Amino acid sequence: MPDVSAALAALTLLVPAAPGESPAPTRDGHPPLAHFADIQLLGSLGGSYTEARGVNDAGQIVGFSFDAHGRRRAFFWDAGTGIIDLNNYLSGSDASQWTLRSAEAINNTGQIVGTGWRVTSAQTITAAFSLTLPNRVFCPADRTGPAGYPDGYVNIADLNDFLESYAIESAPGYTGPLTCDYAGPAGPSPDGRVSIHDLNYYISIWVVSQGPCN
Ligand SMILES: [Ca+2]
Ligand SMILES: [Ca+2]
Repeated sequence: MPDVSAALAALTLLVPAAPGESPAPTRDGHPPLAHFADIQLLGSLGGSYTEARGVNDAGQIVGFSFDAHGRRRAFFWDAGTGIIDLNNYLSGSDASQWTLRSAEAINNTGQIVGTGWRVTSAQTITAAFSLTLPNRVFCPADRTGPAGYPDGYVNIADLNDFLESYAIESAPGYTGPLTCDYAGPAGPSPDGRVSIHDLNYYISIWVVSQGPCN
């Protein structure tokens, strides 16, 4: 199975000539098509194989990656968030029924489609999914506004909303949707539970992001 490092090693053979230097012809005698742009390494979810499958106009990328346990997982990547396991955004019955195994496309409103395993009472099937990432992926500190949903502006209302939700979601035995799961012990990536890591991380981003989202 090919891996990302092997693919990048192959691409390094195609670097453009230095400025002022005539580009070397290709092996069949034709001039190179164009200079290559920078390559962005997306990282992985812990395993040795990652594949990008779709990108939108904002440069947000989806695909699949194997984690450290060899499990194939759908991912989302953004320059601000890095690579994220989309399964971390499932909660409630979705989290118990679904394993998102590959994200195939993302549109300009953040809607993602792909395939996963869905467990029913009778069997496990491969099924198609569509999901839209919560707004906090794009403007993480914006949680609410006068109308009760994120308003593109970060102020004290968002901090209060976080603290109120945090008290509920971090309580022992809570099993409902997680809106406060921003971070885990390893850093700013959701880990499926709400803890002191999330409180510290949210406050750190709220402090620096007050004002309009950009
Ligand atoms: Ca807000
Ligand atoms: Ca967390």
